[in-house]
Amino acid sequence: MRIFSGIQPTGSKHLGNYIGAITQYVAGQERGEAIYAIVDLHATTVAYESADLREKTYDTLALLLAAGLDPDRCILFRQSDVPQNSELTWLLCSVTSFGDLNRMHQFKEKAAAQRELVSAGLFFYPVLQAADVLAYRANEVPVGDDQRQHIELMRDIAERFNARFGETLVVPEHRIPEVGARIMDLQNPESKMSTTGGSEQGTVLVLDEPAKIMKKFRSAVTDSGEEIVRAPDKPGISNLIEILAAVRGVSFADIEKEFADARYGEFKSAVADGVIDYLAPVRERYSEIRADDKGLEATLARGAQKAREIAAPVLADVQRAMGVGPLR
Ligand code: AQP
Repeated sequence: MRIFSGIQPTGSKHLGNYIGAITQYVAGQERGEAIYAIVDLHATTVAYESADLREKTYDTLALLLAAGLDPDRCILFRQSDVPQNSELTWLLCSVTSFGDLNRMHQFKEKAAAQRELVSAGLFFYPVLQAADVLAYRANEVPVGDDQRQHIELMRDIAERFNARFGETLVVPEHRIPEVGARIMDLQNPESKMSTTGGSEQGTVLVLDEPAKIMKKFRSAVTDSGEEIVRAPDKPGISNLIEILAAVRGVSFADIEKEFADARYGEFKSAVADGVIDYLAPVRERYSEIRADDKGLEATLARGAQKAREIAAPVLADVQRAMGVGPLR
């Protein structure tokens, strides 16, 4: 079983990234051959500061290591260090439908948010993501629920390639967690917690100080009524129940039962305490790991070497199947 996923070096990661994706990455190390990329090329598809990108890549790597990724038990690399991923992107464009790319929700949302330029890179984002996964013949892709449509497209691309050029690529499955696949913004529980689209007060960062986490939860938007139950007309409380269930590793029913007689204020503090305890070990480990730029760069270099060894023969198979380049 080979597992692949990518994460953007977009500033501080939030609780949604952590519960929806990063915990799955850590668990993946036990379940198979796990490969994770920090996708700096994806980060260039929207407006960004070039002077910060390398630092943010180190920030993200340090966070992943603090969360429990172990470079001896998984392959951890920076996307731009493996040129095979980019080359495969172009080749896969030939079996990607323009109409499908035009239907991607993420493209529409992010395009609408750009002030100066809607880049072609943003449009091709899902093809680069498909190339990332398909270059490693991964069987499984752990992601949050927002990536469901991109994974479906990736499967279509692989299937179309195999039908057109012969069986070459593995068609991957998504792995979306049952609890915590879509953590919502605390101030606007109808929208997902998000790096670019969310509210500052409604977005809990993994590295937030405990007092800040408490403040964000204490001011979380709740719903009318007093009951602490999951319901369609209670998006705020439902989100808090989901967060507490995820961080404690228990069921929704357990949380509803425990807080059956509690008031909203008391419940919000309990969720904050649960999240503070859950994130504390990551925050503690992070600072020491992040201080060592050279060590982080060496970890990325080691990972890239291993990644290139896997991706190069897959790219060669794709080129051969497509009749591109010299006869091999
Ligand atoms: N709210 C969320 N709940 C659960 N999982 C989530 N993910 C993102 N938001 C939630 C999952 O996190 C992984 C990494 O996402 P990314 O690399 O796209 O990181 P990002 O761009 O910094 O995160 P955002 O918040 O998703 O940014 P925006 O909204 O700006 O695009 C993915 O597996 C994702 O599913």
